[in-house]
Amino acid sequence: MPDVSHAPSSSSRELDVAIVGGGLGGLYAIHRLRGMGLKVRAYEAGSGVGGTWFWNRYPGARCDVESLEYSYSFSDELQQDWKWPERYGNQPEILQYINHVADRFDLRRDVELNTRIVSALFDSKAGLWTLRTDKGEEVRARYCVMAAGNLSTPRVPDFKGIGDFKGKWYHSGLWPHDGVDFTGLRVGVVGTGSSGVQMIPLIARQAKHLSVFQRTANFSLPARNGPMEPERESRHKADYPARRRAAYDTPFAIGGYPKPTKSALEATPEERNAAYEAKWREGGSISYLYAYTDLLVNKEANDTASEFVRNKIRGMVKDPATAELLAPKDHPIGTKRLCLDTGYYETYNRPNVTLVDVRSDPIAEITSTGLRTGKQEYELDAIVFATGFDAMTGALREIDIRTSDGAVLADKWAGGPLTYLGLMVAGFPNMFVVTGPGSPGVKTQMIASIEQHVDWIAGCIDHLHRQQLDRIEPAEQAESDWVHHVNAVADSTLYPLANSWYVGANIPGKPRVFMPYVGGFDRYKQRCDAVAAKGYEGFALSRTKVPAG
Ligand code: N01
Repeated sequence: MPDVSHAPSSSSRELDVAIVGGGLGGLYAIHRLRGMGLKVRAYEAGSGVGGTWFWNRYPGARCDVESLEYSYSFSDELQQDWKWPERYGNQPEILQYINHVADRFDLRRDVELNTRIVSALFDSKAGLWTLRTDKGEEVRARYCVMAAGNLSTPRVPDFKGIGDFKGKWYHSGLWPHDGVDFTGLRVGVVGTGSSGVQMIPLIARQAKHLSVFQRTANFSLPARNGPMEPERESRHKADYPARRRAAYDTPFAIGGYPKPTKSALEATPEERNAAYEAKWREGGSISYLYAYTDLLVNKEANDTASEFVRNKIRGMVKDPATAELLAPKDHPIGTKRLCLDTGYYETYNRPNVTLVDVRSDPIAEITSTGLRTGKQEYELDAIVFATGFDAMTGALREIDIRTSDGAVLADKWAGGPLTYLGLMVAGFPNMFVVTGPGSPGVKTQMIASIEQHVDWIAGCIDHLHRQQLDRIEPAEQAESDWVHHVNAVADSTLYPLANSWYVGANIPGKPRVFMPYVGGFDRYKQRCDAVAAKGYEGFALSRTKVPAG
């Protein structure tokens, strides 16, 4: 339990807003809130800014949203000036962009690197948060913005024997900064989500032999990455602000894809195949899932899109048994994050690549010389865990968040996260969350969601100040109504059919709750705007009573 004394220590810092995280969310929060004249500071565990793009340096790491979309919109000069070399940004380019933004807007002076926030305590009487860092520093702030990321708590399964492995092992989300040379090595990759699918083709080219340990086959579509076409770039830039506004009116906060108008079941099989083929050739996941109105809500409609991709896999992978293992059958396409790849399925045609089905024959242990399933032993020099993250709640659960009234966030969320609009938590005043559970963030172009959330937070703090108030928290009823709505919307879709990180299925013991809001960014933003326009409906706003004397 953190120290509940509130006398500022000698190393205490006083802020208006303490920000947790120096990724895309934390950086924009500095810019936006500092622009209002607030004293802000962000705390970042990494030795550099960039969040996800600072940590995930595995071979092939690349965004699955097109660069012209996956970028900040808050400065037209910035979006006009920046030149993306490819259709989809790779990790070094995106990190370079983020560093450019940090320099251009002079954000670094308000970022404390190499500093992890370990606890956050709200003193109800004083109306102040006290955050404690892993270096023992205390930070006191009226408001706290949690921009700690959704996929920022890497998870290696608790495999028996991992400490005995004599080779080297890595996690995709904690990749060494100077890279890893797999040349001549026998490598094992565990996990075939987005990270595994991106790295496998590149590791296969280097390794002497690559064994891929697959528990669940995932759908992946061709990214069709390539150099940015100058004409396309200038057309996009000529119309940038309007394109950004148009993106706000879509469910994924991504513009440029024509809105579907009919059900997949209204089309003939020939029409459907032609439509899916066109999307397959175009590349990109949004485009494919947006081919018809009902691919994510009607199983029969979805089956047509799933089977089209399964057939593509069967066509690309020469060995029929391997192709069948790679063709996903246990979840509808799109209900797990749809992967984008460059040469993923073809990689299994290489003589130095083996697919191991660890669904039928699970990993029993890591040995000193490799990995053992129930039936077989694999000699390995290196193991890569592309096994994902404690998604959406992991980063906040790692911080001991509580109030002097006795509320503890980990306890409150023991049965699954509870938020109002994904932005605030009842019982935890003045703590804002950026793109967390209950928000559509992870189902959208993240940077658009980040900007929308932070703008809303900025508007909220401004409103409080204008009203000479300094405290806000959601009403319990508003929060439970929102959680109910988030669940009801999810239940009206096919998403809950998949064992995905959206429901915490990859973390043993994590309560199975559908965490993101899948009602669409457009509807969500309208709701947030309406709540603000009605004087922050569903929230309790007040002024801290300073004890007399
Ligand atoms: O993680 P994941 P990720 N034994 O959780 C397997 C974003 N992202 O890092 O499905 C064997 O998706 C697990 O198997 P199963 C994106 O949002 C984006 O790949 O649980 N296997 C699964 O195959 C993405 O969705 C980009 O049965 C085990 C894999 O490990 C999110 O990050 C790129 C296992 C984990 O897949 C996470 O992606 C990368 C075990 N005990 C990431 N435990 C782009 O922008 C887990 N697995 C393109």
